Amino acid sequence: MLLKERLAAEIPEWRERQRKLAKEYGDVVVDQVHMRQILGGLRGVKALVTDISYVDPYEGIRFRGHTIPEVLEKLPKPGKDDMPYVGGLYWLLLVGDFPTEEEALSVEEEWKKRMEVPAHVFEVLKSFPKDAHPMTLFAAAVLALQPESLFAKKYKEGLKKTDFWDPMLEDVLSLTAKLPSIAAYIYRLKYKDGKFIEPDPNLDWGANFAHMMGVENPEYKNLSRLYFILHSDHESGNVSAHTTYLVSSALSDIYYSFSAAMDGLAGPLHGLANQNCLYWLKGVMEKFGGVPTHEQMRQYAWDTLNSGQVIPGYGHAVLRRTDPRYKAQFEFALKHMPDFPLFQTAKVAYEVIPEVLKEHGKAKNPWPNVDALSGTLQQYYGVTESDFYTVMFGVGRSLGVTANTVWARALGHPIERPKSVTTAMLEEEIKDK
Ligand code: CMX
Repeated sequence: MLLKERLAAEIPEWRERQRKLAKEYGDVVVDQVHMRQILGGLRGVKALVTDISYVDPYEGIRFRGHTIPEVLEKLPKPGKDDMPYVGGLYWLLLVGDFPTEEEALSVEEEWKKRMEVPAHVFEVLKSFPKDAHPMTLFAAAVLALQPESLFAKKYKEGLKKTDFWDPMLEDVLSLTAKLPSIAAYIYRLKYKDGKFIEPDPNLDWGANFAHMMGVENPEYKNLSRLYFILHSDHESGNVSAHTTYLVSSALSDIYYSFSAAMDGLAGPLHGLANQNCLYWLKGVMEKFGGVPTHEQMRQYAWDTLNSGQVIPGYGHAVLRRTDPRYKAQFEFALKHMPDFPLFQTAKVAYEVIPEVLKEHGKAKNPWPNVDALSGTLQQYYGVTESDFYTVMFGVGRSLGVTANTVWARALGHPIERPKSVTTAMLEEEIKDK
């Protein structure tokens, strides 16, 4: 496998770099922890390492050092399509450099070989109550795949630590290969009378998802590829990435780790924000009978804040400017749906909300994040069931978190175990202050 060969060539140098830092410079102080951080969600504490992506507060995400526009431009694309192969992005995340078309296609081929979902997974999904949230189904489907884990099997048989990454790579390829089918199955089960559309082996990962969703507009395959690429990774500290890292640090396999991550993604302050954002935008349109004026938007935003709620899709724990993932979606919308009323409403929101949040004075970042527009684009193509959106976020997020897991095992990262203190101990720290 091309991917495995390249990783095998890369790993020794990275192992040596991290080994040296830990063994020879283990006492170097990198960061200090403040009281407000201990009591404030560990915000900003530098305590994780990943070379796969980095979020600069002002520039936004870089994947392996490259900005979103660069990634979208440089990754190989199918024919004349606007958006690249997701397999190419996965190569970039895993290996660290832009793939050739052959390399991108080699990942797509690996996915095709492994895409078949065991029948029992569909049975598990069918057994849920009709009103179960799609994220509940998604996390359950991933967990139902756990008996497939090669890592768990090899570990039980006695696997050397230096070899952990190899069956982990096999597992992450097998898992990610199946996620578009699982997600589309959940969609069809919940909203389309359970009529499943079989995958087309001639299509790439992103296009196959679009096909299995049953969306007729051919442009939807480009949106799917864009969506998955944009949602793939955002450093290691966000809830879904950190959960994967934490759970897999116990040497739980990727099925356990990723299904736990999806439970975190289902939270309203994380992945569920895209669903809430859509409800919010639709609420504005309903209240004012269409695209609101700037003044009406302002009033609606203040009503939300005054009732003690957050404005979904705005703010971020790290970013301090408009999220470049928002910008990429904004450009896609400008090109494909400039007159779509929901997009126009989202545009008015963009022109009004940052000022409102600044006046409100609480949010450190008044600018839109990735979730502010993602649902609007889906609505345009007829995927109107907004409680499904977090599942798509999860499919995309699998790429970054699984790439990180392969590297965590390759670099021999240990089980994670921060130390806790008591409130009295914190009070002791301020005794003389
Ligand atoms: N609307 C209203 N108030 C907001 C706000 C928003 N969009 N964003 C932040 N604030 C408030 C916070 O609730 C907090 O208030 P309290 O002090 O009363 O608790 C205060 O501003 C300071 O928060 P912050 O330091 O700026 O932001 P955090 O790092 O604590 O939280 C986030 C970040 C994303 C959870 C927050 O901005 C938020 O709730 N946004 C809306 C939900 C959302 O869009 N989430 C998606 C994020 C992207 C993702 O992970 O998918």
